[in-house]
Amino acid sequence: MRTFLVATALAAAGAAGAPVRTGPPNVPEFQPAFPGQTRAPEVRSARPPRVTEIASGFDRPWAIAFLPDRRMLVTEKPTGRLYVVGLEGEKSPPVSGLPEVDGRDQGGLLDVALDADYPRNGLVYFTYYEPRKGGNGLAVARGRLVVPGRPRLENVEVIFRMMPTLDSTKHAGGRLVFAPDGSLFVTLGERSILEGRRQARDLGSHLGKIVRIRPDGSVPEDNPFTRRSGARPEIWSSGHRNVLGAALDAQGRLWVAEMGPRGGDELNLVELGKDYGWPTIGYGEEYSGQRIHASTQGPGMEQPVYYWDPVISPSALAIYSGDLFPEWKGDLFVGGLSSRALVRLVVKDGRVVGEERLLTDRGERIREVVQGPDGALYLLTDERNGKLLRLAPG
Ligand SMILES: [Ca+2]
Repeated sequence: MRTFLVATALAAAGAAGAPVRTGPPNVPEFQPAFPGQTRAPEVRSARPPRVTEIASGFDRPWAIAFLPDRRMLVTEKPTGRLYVVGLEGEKSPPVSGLPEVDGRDQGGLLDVALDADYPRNGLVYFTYYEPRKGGNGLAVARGRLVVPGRPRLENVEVIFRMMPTLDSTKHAGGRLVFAPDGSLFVTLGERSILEGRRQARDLGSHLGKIVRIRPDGSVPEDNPFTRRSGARPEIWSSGHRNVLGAALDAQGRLWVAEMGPRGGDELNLVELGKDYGWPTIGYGEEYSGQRIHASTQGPGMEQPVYYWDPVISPSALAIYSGDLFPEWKGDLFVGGLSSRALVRLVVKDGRVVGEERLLTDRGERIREVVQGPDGALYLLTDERNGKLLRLAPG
């Protein structure tokens, strides 16, 4: 029956072909809200990309940011270390001047991003699990990077603190995205504990939100809830579980990959002030098999553009705009942790029309994917001996 329904739906959408071969859905009773919302037809790149290992020996690295001279900043999650890495893989000593991080479990040093004016001001932004009285929480800090000699960060200041403080070593989001207008999006998870989950749609809490701040941490006046009493003014969107991947497309729209429960990973197109429904609606269930949602849809709550059941465990998200892979222009690339793949999505008119799993032969957890200034894709693998990989045309 289900096969028939899906086949009919795909035919109605004008799509052809079988989806990527995965396991059976964890929650078969939940059906997509529209054709193509899950299990899009499988597509194949004309040629598999050539993978080069640039560096290794990172302890569970998390993020890459390119410096103007094409060297890279690479974060190491549990140790809280930041490195400057050359194009041939040569690694600096750890950058000094970073704050102490709570590096247990999913915590540590996460994303890193450069100020739009970096060549002038040297400012680098980063997210980390900040140890606090009574627990911990995600913080965003910035400092001035001085590279010559032993690299260091100077004048480090915290510009944002996720509130309230809870005691959890679990997911807190942590992705940074600068918009062309200079504002900074920060993704914030709900900590994977019941107390945090209850706050994901509560505008009085930062948990389970995407916030938008200025680079100095102040609040833009055109944020959606600046005049709502009881709401935290930094909030841009609500009802997220744990967004680890975020990127802007060519039109400046914010796409996010959201780590769901079992059977409920999502791709969302995030718009000002909207509620993405977690934990009220969704397509997954608890890892114990227990129910989370009574329904997949609800009034005033947005549908994901796409979801994965079984999950891929999405880490990072990049939208390809380079010239090195003309075939990939405009496609979305999602790092897969449990799926041990780089997931490519072909998007047309706001819908996913094709899915490909790349690098499956390597069997590595993909933690980060970014496009380099040369148009190649750069990845990090999530291991104790984490690798920095470069993907170029084969
Ligand atoms: Ca959702």
